[in-house]
Amino acid sequence: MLMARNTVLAEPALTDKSDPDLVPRLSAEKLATLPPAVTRPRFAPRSLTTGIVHLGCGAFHRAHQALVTQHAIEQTGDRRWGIAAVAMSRPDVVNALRAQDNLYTTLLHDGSEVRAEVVGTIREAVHAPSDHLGVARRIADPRVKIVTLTVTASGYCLSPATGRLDAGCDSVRHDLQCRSNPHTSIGMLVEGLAAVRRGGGTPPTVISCDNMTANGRQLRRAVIDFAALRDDRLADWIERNVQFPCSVVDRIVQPATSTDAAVTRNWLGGLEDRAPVSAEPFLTWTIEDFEGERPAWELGGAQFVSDVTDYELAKLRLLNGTHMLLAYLGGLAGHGTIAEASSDPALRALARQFMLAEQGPTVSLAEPELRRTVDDLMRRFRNPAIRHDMSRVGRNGSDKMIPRVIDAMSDNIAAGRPTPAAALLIAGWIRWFDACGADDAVMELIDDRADSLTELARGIADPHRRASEFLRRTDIFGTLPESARVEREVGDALAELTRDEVATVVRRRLLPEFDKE
Ligand code: CS2
Repeated sequence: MLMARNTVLAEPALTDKSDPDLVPRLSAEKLATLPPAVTRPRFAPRSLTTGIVHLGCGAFHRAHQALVTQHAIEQTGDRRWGIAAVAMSRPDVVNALRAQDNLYTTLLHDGSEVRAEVVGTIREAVHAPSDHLGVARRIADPRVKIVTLTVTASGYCLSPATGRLDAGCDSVRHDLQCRSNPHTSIGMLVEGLAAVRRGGGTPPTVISCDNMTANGRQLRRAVIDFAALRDDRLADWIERNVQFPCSVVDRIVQPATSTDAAVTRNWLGGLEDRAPVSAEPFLTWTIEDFEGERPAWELGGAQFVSDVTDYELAKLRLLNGTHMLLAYLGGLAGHGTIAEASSDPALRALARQFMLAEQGPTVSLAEPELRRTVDDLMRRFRNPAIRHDMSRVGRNGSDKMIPRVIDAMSDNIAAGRPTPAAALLIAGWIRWFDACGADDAVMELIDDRADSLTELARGIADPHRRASEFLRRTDIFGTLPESARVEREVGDALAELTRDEVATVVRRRLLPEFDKE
């Protein structure tokens, strides 16, 4: 049965059958009694005031920005940087956090060992749809100096064809009509910034932490376009006064599994935590320099640079692009996780070839650094303790194609370099629509464009025609150079994937030096 869902994968808080009254819960009071091996905040969480509003209180934020902020506060003792973490749709995580004084455990798995750290930077957990105060009023609080976002590309309400706000989409239309109760992050930001302007205050700096090209500039465009639909003077004020630095985040994170819940309980000496997160130890956060007050994030693991472009291209094309390759082809080959797919000899060789011979030459890393980065990435992908499943990594492929695959493919075509792995990745994604519909499907199809793409996939049996129709979707692929050749290569790969084993199709495209590895 096809399970198309037009929403991002929800992050459920762990459900637990135990009686909440009988199982002691993680709480501020119990922090001092935690076993010594557990790292805990070196400040009293309740002593923080809220200086940051974060939109998108998912696992990623809690294992990344919230932790970097904790380490920065520990270094400086500056208590102004508590976070109001806003869940945009589901209330589960908010409810779980509230019942434990907004504390939660981050488990860091390096593949052989686990470390546990309790995080205490979330000052308030907010469920946007039921929040009485309203996210905009929180943003407008003069103590709030920073707004960060992890809402995925679709949360920016931009039209891929124009790069401008999609003013026709239902949620944007709703937010324009119903200003006091916006549903989108863009509507919330504009309403909050409008309140700052009315009050004559200094606006917060707004930092995108989503995996997108030039994320700060895209966010700025969306916010200014939205504001202009309300009032040109507001748009002008935002343009002149609000900073939207770009930032590049990196850490592989998974929502905690039930095994993690049990592991957490052991670490916490029997205390219950219903909102733990699990991640790899690796973490980077590269932020474009900006003016104004902020936590000393550089003391907590972040770095500030004048231009993030090189970091962004390397991250999106090497890590995120290869994740897509492993998810689609790995899923078709029957693997359940990225770790399994990257341990499969044929896929491992293809992933290396894709990074070293296709994506790598389009990013500005010198050969030795590129090789080191690829070796590190392959190690990170193989981390057996991270159950990074295919549905999660493969979701919203239609939003991810251009920045993670097509931009590099276009650069390669312009430079005369062949792109067999990228063509196979695209074919794998197109085939994914059939595979998710199979009776024994283990992957779930999650994509904002799932309906129209499923219809397209079902309507055309011939692989070459189907490849051409998909590739003509400019909202997904933009305008490809040498499109006839790309259509033929993707069509060939799709025909082979329909007929042959994935490993056989992969091996036909391996260059000798990778096939031997
Ligand atoms: C993944 C990312 O799901 C995905 O799209 O590629 O979440 C990836 O794990 C992170 O960007 C790693 O920093």
